[in-house]
Amino acid sequence: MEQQYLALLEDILDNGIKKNDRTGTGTLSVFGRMYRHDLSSGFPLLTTKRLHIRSIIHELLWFLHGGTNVQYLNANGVTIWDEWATPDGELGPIYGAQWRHWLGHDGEVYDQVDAVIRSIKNNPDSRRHIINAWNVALLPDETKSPQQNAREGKMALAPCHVMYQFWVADGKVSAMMTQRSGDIFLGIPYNAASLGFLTHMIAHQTGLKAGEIVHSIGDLHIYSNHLEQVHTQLSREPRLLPQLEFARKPDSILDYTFDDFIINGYDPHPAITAPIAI
Ligand code: UFP
Repeated sequence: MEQQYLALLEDILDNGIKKNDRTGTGTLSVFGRMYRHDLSSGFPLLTTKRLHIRSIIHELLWFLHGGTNVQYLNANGVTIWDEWATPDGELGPIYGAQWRHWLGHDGEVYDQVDAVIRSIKNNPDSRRHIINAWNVALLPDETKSPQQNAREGKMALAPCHVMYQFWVADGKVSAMMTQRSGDIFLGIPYNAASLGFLTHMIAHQTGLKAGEIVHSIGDLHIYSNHLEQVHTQLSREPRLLPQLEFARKPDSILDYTFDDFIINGYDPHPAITAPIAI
């Protein structure tokens, strides 16, 4: 996995096109890239820089509980969503709302996470095991700030990791995630680990083994103020991937706590800081 990630960094440096973007920072961008990783060969956590595992796990638990306010994250020392939130911590109907309580035009509330777990258990061969966050009616107005959108009941940020599809074969569940926009230096490493955690949790809950993750990205970019950091990362030698172990088997996907995730053998190079584009 990590070699593929580093190859994508090189790919963008070699083939990226200079593009302006919403944040005004400027990027080198390529379109349409994918990597895949067999979860039996290790957990997809980069070793060429240290990642803050705590943020990734708490964010995923927050999504799974339908959370859309940063208070839960802040209470657990996670600040990754703060820049987009209103002073009350609101982010509007982002991932958690769409995953757990998609409000249909029929007035019904749809729980996509519960539905996917049931369909994987009851109809494993289905080709419709999907969680989709792209709820068109609730997308933000790009001419307004994230906070203004959240105040008006729209998403503060349009979903980046838009769709998850699961596939069951040979007693294993695999997951493909489609991401419309990826900040390869700061965002993608988190997104990859989060996809790894979610796939392991779904496997755990459905009695299957974790298969592969497939991560497909539309606009994949390096921000112009991350170039030095990218070169530092490229100069480092990848190490062995860590392994994920669960401390116990919770009764449902809602019953996992931070302490249920045990990462063994994570020995990364030091973290590399970089400014985030808002
Ligand atoms: N971004 C990610 N992963 C995420 C997330 C955001 O890479 O999970 F939420 C990055 C992609 C892009 C920016 O650089 O944040 C979002 O901006 P835009 O909506 O203009 O694509």
